[in-house]
Amino acid sequence: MPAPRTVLLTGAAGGLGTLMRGLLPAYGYELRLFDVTPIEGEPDAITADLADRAALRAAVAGVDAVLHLAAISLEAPFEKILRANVEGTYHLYEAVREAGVPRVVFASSNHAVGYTPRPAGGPPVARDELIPIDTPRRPDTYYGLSKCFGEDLAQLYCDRHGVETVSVRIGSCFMEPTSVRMLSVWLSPGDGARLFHAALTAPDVGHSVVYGSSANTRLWWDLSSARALGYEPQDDSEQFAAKLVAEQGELDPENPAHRCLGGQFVTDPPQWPL
Ligand code: NAI
Ligand code: 15L
Repeated sequence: MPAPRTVLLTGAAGGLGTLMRGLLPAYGYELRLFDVTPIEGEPDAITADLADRAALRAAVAGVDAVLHLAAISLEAPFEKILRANVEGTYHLYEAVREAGVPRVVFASSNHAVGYTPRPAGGPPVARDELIPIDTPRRPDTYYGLSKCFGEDLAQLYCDRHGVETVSVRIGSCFMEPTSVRMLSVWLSPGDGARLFHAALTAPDVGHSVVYGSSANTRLWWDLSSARALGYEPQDDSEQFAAKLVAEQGELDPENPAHRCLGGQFVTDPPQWPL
């Protein structure tokens, strides 16, 4: 596959979309922006819902790849998740199939495997105790379940229609980690751009599933499938550890919200504003 140049960025108005709008052009991409929320200062952005199939058809016309970030990004009532994350991702893949777009990078989430117990040892966790990418799915919310659906949809469209996808189970991609848990799953914005670039350009990915985090000292999962794409993380959350541990203490194995990858989503999932 030739290196993609024009990339449709769905969810461009969101937190991660805004970070990637700043970082991805340096890799040579021309971004076409799509979001149901208008983006100030971006008159060419497509303001439309994923349910609008005509808008999606126009949005994918002529693009080389799609970076699909648009979604409800926290727990919400099932009907809302169904519409935006399940049906919306289906509509996106249908538009991609019809237009012959060869590559999608799908923003999956650690919450697809959120009930997986975190490794007991560490930090650092021994290499052979890191959580493998083929660990059984254990979604912690309807939100996590919708990411499992997205991964399976990607596999179907790869097997049936030849659309390649890298599903990135993103940890926490924010400017800085804000909790002790996030020290293990943090994806720095710079590493996020490096990982999405690798996922957009690596040859012959079929459908690949990778964890998305920086090279954190406190890493919980195996990054080798991401590294196989050519991803070389540059950042480590440990620079934030002393402050966060002083404020919050180390993770407590007796606290159910500290036992699993999904953290607080397991016990007290944050609600999208209704
Ligand atoms: P966000 O909530 O800030 O942004 C999501 C964007 O999608 C919003 O701008 C929203 O308007 C748009 N959107 C939602 N429903 C839509 C619809 N039906 N049609 C069109 N646009 C719609 O979320 P964030 O943090 O930027 O995350 C981006 C993606 O990455 C999401 O898919 C999220 O699930 C995933 N992710 C993010 C993580 C993070 O740490 N930021 C961690 C794991 C996954
Ligand atoms: C996610 O999937 C969410 O979209 C994001 O807002 C964070 O909560 C992140 O996971 C996390 O696990 O920290």
